[in-house]
Amino acid sequence: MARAYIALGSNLQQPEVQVRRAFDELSSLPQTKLVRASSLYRTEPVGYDNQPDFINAVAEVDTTLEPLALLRAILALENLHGRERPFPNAPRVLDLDLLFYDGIALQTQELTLPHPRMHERGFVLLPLAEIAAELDIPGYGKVSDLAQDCMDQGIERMAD
Ligand code: PH2
Ligand code: MG
Ligand code: MG
Repeated sequence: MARAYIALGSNLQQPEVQVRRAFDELSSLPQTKLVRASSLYRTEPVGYDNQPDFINAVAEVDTTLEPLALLRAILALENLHGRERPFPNAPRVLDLDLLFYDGIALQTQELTLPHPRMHERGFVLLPLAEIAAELDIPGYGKVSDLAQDCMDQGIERMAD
């Protein structure tokens, strides 16, 4: 059994609804159990400014799917929500990023683990710190410490 973390993000078509539905769908994936869900966070867009704020969150799952099988399963969920990719960092109905899988380091065309930008993104680190504060990102350090450096990124935890 592997422990994995998945980032959820949406800023189109009722983002809160998209993210809550995605948590339900993650909990129904084969060979996979949703262990913990972070709160939802309202976050300012990073990378391409001229778009609505995002709703972001992170899921912790236990799975016997291999990393690529898990990746393909979550990309299928994005498609189920009608995800389109007009240009990099474009607004989206649902983005599911595989952040971390049992500490495995991997670099292929399809998948890089850990996620190459997770250590600097408040919209990932703040929700992740809520459910996995002690997690160590090799080369970067503990999630709770990394999250501390992102307090100025315009991120607000939403009421439950
Ligand atoms: N995702 C991106 C780029 N920028 N900004 C926020 N706030 N939230 C995201 O999920 C996000 C982003 C690329 O996937
Ligand atoms: Mg992403
Ligand atoms: Mg993505």
